[in-house]
Amino acid sequence: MALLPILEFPDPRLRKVAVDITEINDDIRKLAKDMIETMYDAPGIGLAASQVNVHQRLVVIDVSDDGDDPRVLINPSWEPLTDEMQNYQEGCLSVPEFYDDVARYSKIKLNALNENGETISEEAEGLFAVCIQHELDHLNGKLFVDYLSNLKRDRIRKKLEKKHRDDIKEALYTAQAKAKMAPQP
Ligand code: GNR
Ligand code: NI
Repeated sequence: MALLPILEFPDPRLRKVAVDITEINDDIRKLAKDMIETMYDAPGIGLAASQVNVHQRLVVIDVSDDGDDPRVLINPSWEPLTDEMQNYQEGCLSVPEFYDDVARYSKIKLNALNENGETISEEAEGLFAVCIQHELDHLNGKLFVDYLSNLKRDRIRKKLEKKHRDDIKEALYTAQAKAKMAPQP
């Protein structure tokens, strides 16, 4: 059991294109397990390996009401089953606390493997379809903010850059306070 740190926009590592997984072994199953734990802890309804700095084609999703139906998707792909798009107000664990509308295909066909190497081939609609398209974008180095105007994306980038500077200052301050409290040798 382990929580994994999540990369945040505009970290350039979120732009890497993930590679196919060639062997589904215990390392991959352990990564999937840690990603599910990290997703529930966040909390979120999906997580792509790219977000935890592992650039392999693995995502976990749980769009169930009770959060008790985690799905592992390995080497996933999708294709639209309709021209119809649905707008959904998206968020992302790598873009914390910003939400905006993104248009996605409303019905898609999903193909993937699960953690046991079994084939998954199913139709998806609603939030599940939105989430699959959002997670596949991550594996290809793309983020939901890329669908927004340059103005909105720049505003989000500046706010998160400030948050990251403040986070570092806070961590330094805490480390120094802790060092002062430590008994002298
Ligand atoms: O937790 C998440 N919620 C969400 C809401 C609307 C559309 C997509 C998502 S995915 C997101 C978790 C995440 O960042 N996955 O990459
Ligand atoms: Ni995301």
